[in-house]
Amino acid sequence: MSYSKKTLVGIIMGSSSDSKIMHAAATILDEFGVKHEDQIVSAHRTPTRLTEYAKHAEQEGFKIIIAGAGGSAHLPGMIASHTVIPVIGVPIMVYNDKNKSSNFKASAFGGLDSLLSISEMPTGSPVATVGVNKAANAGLYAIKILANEFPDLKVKLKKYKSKQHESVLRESHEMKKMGLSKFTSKKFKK
Ligand code: RP5
Repeated sequence: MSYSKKTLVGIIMGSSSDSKIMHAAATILDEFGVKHEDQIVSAHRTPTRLTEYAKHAEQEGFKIIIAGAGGSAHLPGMIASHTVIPVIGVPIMVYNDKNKSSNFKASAFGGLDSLLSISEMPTGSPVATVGVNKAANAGLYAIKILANEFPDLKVKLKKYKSKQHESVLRESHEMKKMGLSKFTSKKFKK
C-alpha cells in the first residue's frame, strides 16, 4: 500500500490557541504527502471526548498521534494511556492566547511546565517528547517512524537530509566569501 492512500497520522491539540504552533507539524506532513486528520481535544475541558478520540484513532488505523498541549499538558499522556498507538507530544509555550495578536503569551513557566508534564510520564505509558514549540520535529519524527514501513518515505527523508546539508554548505560558502560581519548584517538586518 502506498503511504499516501490512507490517513496515517492524527494531530490533536488542547485548544485552538495551540494551532499557532501545531500547524508546523501539518506543514511537514503535507510536504511529504502524508495524510493527517486534525482536531481539538481538550484533556480537561472535554475529558469524555478524549476517550472517544482514542477509540476513533484506533478505528481509523492511525499509526501515530501527534498531541500538542500547553500548561499542565495532560493531553499527550492521557491519550497514550487510552491507546497503543505511539504518541509524540509537543509541549507548547502559548497560553490563553486566542486573540489574533501575533505576540504569544507565555505560560507561567515558559513551556517548561508542559515539557516536564509530557516527558515525565510514569513507567508503563510512554510519550515521546519534542522540544518546546517544536511541532515541526514531531512531524519529522512521525515520518521517520513511518519510513520503516514505507520505503518511498525513506527515500524522501534522505533527500530532505541532503537538502539540509547543501543549504549549510551554501551559507558557509557565502559567509567565507563576505566575512562574518557583512554576512550577519545582510542576513539578519531589520
Ligand atoms: C491547554 O491550555 C491548551 O493545550 C493550551 O495550550 C492551554 C491554554 O488554552 P487556552 O486558554 O488558550 O484555550 O489545555
